[in-house]
Amino acid sequence: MIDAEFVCDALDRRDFGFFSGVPCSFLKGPFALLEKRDTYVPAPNEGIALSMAAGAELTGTRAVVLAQNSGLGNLLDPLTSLTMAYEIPLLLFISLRGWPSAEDDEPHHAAMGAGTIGVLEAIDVAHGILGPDESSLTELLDLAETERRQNRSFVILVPAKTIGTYQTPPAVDRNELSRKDAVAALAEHLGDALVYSTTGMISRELFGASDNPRNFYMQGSMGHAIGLGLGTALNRPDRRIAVVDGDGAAAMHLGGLALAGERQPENLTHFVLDNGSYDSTGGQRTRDSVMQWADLALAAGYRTGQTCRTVPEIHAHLEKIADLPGPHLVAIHIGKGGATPPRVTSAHTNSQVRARFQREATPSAADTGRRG
Ligand SMILES: Cc1ncc(C[n+]2csc(CCOP(=O)(O)OP(=O)(O)O)c2C)c(N)n1
Repeated sequence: MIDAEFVCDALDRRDFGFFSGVPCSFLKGPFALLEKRDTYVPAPNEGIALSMAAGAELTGTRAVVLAQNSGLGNLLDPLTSLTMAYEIPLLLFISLRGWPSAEDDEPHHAAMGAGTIGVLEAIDVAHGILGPDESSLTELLDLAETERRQNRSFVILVPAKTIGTYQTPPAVDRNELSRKDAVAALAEHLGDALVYSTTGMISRELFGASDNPRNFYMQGSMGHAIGLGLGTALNRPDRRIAVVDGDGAAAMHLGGLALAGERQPENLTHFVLDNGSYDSTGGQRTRDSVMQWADLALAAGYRTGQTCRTVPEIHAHLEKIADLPGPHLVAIHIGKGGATPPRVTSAHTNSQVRARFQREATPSAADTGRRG
């Protein structure tokens, strides 16, 4: 295993001066070290990380992007139509979740695990798979220099357990509301709503708090819970729809929030659990300032927007808006960290989650007849 310090030192020696990305647990170590520097800017999605890096390169600063292979979809467009089309060389570290074998990882990593190398080959981006020794990193960085001389990017693919983690002291604020208590409190108000919960710990927490067939637990497709919720809300105006988002995921595709505000489905409630961090991948910060989710939602057209910081505030606010038309945004400030909830896949496969949700959510022939 290569020390995270060795990786960062090697990048310093080669004069890299700007870093951005969206974390993956395989890259926890480098992210923990980079977070201490002001040359690192956490990005809301991998495409923006890549375009920021290109902006740095265009003005003379060598730049690095770090991402999970699930984020390849987010960065393919700027990689191909910006950095390749305009010959701007970048260095990328992309983790290899779901590789070499899909069975070793969660099911939502299977397709990208099998496809990452093929995608890079198809678009002709030079790449190499990092081995567990320091010499492998040195060799790949040398290859990256060769590509750079021709204004081409290089991707270092990072399999599991090749770069070590770096332990930072857990920054748990005991006075902050825990994710567990926040999810348990909001779950009391879900009633018969159809619920989309975002990827990572939040879906796991909801599963642990109140598993039921009306919950669609997302794992993967980060940032798309609001898209799912909006699509359902517009097509099932007779049902209440809840989206339980994370701040990192909501920011990743903020356009979904803007669209929900514009379309104004009355039956939609959008929760954003804001811990200022990507907790599911190791607690890296999502941004340096406080995001005013409620103001953002109101500006976008949501009918109500509110921030809650305690369980009594959650109950009082959800009772208040229960019969008011939405869309509603409820930002809940929570602390990061906490106990690790059970995996949904310990009880249900993804296709079971989908099938039982559809049984609850699809109008029966009798309903359709009644309505017609
Ligand atoms: C496109 C994409 N990039 C990165 C990841 C890795 N990832 C999984 S969960 C997660 C953090 C989600 O953060 P947030 O929505 O704030 O929820 P939290 O983990 O804090 O509960 C990340 C970065 C991913 N699944 N997909």
